[in-house]
Amino acid sequence: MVTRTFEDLQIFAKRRKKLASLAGGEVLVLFSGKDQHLGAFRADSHFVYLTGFEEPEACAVIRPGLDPEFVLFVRPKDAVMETWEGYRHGPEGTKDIYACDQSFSIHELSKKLPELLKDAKSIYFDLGKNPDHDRMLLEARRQAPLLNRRSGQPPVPIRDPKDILAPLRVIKSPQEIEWMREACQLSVKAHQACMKMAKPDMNEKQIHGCLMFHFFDQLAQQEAYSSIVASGPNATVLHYRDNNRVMEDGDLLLIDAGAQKYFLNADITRTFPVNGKFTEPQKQIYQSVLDCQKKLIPLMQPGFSLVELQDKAIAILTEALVELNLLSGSIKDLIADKKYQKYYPHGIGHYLGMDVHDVGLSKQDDKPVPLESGMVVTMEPGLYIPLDDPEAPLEFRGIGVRIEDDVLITDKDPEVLTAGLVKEVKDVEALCQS
Ligand SMILES: [Mn+2]
Repeated sequence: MVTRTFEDLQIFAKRRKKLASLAGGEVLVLFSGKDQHLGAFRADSHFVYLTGFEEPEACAVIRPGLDPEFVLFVRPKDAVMETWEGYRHGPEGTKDIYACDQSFSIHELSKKLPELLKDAKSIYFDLGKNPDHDRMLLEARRQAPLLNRRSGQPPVPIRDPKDILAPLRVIKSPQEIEWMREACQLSVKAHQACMKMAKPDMNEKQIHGCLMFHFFDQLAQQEAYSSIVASGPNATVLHYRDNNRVMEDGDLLLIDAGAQKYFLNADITRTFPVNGKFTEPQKQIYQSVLDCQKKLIPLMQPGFSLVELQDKAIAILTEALVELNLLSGSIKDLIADKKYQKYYPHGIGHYLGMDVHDVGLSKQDDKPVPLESGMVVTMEPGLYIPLDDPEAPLEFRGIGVRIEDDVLITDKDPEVLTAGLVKEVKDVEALCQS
């Protein structure tokens, strides 16, 4: 059972209030999701964002400007099930703690939903996620106008909850920024511990264990995503997750890992030498990635967009690839022919928040969406030279480097929330050797 303070719960009420200014006569129907019994249950982000309620098999009906405004349907109390699976608030226990106007057993949802939808102008609901929920919602939408004695009315439209919630979620409130700072700082500490601990002949899995120990020792909720602990050539595999290789003297180790706290995620990558000393070719690749990142961070300001930052990253990295003899030809042609993609195949960053790849668009109507104060965005250039790339100079093959920080956009200079983690060559080497 999670204990929440009154201040915590105020946050969710405030968010619902903000929503009310955007939606009148529109009704949100959000489900928390089903417990798949794979590790800790993780409720749907939209659902948690507006309710703070974390149990599976719950449904929130939120009707800004209507009465009742906030109705929760939750699992009923059940002594036997609670012995097996843990505490349930039950409808009675939910009402006061989560400040809803009404609360019912989830088993009453299909009966009560038509009434709650009858004044809706449109319904925000995630269609296609769960066939049972889809069927129930569509049936309730069909019945709703009949309750107002309005037969023959066309059914109200169903819209994606993202349309109304993404603009709210992508801009972080001062409290959310504080929480993200905490998630980032505790993740930084876990990375630092790994940099000190990693040695040749250790298995990647032991480093993963070190991450997990430090996440949970600092009371993180969970791993933000499956941590990537990729040594040697594994670092060139973007979504490597086996984390089960013995590290060799002379390897680089790429760790992409972050913790979640207060439902908010950190997402950090560092690449460092397992034996504490970069080789000359490793240093060259690493420095190119680092220089790129340091050129781009100051541009993370309102008005710039992720699309522009990606274009600049491509230009900077293509130039570096030519200097390193990994590509040859005119920079312009190499960019036009997307030759950089072999070595830089991903995007420069993404919004970060309750989801690691958080809601929010990088393009709308084919136009880049500018960054805004209050957004948190990752900055993560990388270069990856495949081990079996016959065109690459031998000394670079099998080297993969990514450097990723989490950056808060402000009206002044951007604030790097993960700045506590070293990244200059000499600082990285010093930490690894300590
Ligand atoms: Mn990332």
